[in-house]
Amino acid sequence: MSSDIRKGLIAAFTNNPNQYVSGEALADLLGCSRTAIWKHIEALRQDGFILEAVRKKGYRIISSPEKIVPDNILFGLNTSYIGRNVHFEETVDSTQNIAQKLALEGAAEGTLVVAEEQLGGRGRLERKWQSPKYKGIWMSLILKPVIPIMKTPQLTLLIAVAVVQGIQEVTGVQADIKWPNDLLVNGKKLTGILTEMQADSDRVHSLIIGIGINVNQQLEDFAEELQSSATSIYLETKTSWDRAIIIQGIMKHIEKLYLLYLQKGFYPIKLLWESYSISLGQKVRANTLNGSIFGLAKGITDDGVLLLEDEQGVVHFIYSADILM
Ligand code: BT5
Repeated sequence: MSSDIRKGLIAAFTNNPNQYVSGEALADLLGCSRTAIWKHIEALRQDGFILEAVRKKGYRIISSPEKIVPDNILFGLNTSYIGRNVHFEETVDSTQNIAQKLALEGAAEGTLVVAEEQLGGRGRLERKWQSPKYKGIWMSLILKPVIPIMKTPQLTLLIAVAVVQGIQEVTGVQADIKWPNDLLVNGKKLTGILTEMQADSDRVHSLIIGIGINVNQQLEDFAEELQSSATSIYLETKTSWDRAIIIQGIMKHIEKLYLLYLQKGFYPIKLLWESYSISLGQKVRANTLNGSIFGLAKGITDDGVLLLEDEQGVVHFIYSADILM
């Protein structure tokens, strides 16, 4: 299939960085004619890859395109299954809706839905998530951990840690985590994470984890009401970033932590989460659907639930809330 040749070419260039690979070697490797290789190289060029061709040496890749297309994410991706199956669309209502549908249709674990723009991006409690075109990373990942429903908050915390680590490794920006999963830089929101699930009475079938990261927005790209509370990687570094590279870094860290979680359980993830948290040890107000509680954020349980001690010394288990610090 021709898409296999395209994927094979990208993999061959990934495995031979900075080296020339001859058309003949590529044709042998991918089991096709040299003409087919040439046609696919031309197609990659038209999609924005910069490729050099030198007589008697072969082809060398100089750079992949800046726009997010699945190939950009796959080129250089260093995971075995997280983010390997990318479903990309230019404009969607919400990547969550697409991932929900794919999960129902049996999509493989690690399937990633990415869009350049969301018209109906959402946060928790049906709040809106601003997702301007080409400016950020708007993506939803399908995971299928075999866990009871009560343990799903653990995965939300795991993703928050992995996103912090991925962003830090690629861009140097060090974000803090506000319970459960807002990523802040100097108190301004850089990233929001939304976990939805498909489950029967006691068992999770799929977790649909939505991750929204502000990457290349300038201040005026945010709606006025967000300009004092939101930030982007560009605003923090004064540099614009290739979003595909950031996605790759995050996928790598998600896979690493997820495998650790499946082998060793939540405890090592909990320690990491605590080390990035700015909520613990602080007096905070938790606005829950059942009312508001003020108290000391004492810690999280082994299931990822926040423990809040009120002024009478009563410890409350907070499963879901907005935290004001
Ligand atoms: C969240 O909700 O923070 C979760 C956001 C998840 C977004 C991703 S993008 C890919 C996937 N597809 C979706 O449709 N959603 C997910 P919450 O904690 O409820 O925060 C929402 C609040 O954050 C809003 O009410 C605004 O005040 C603020 N907000 C909206 N857009 C923002 C942005 N781009 N940057 C910073 N803050 C924003």
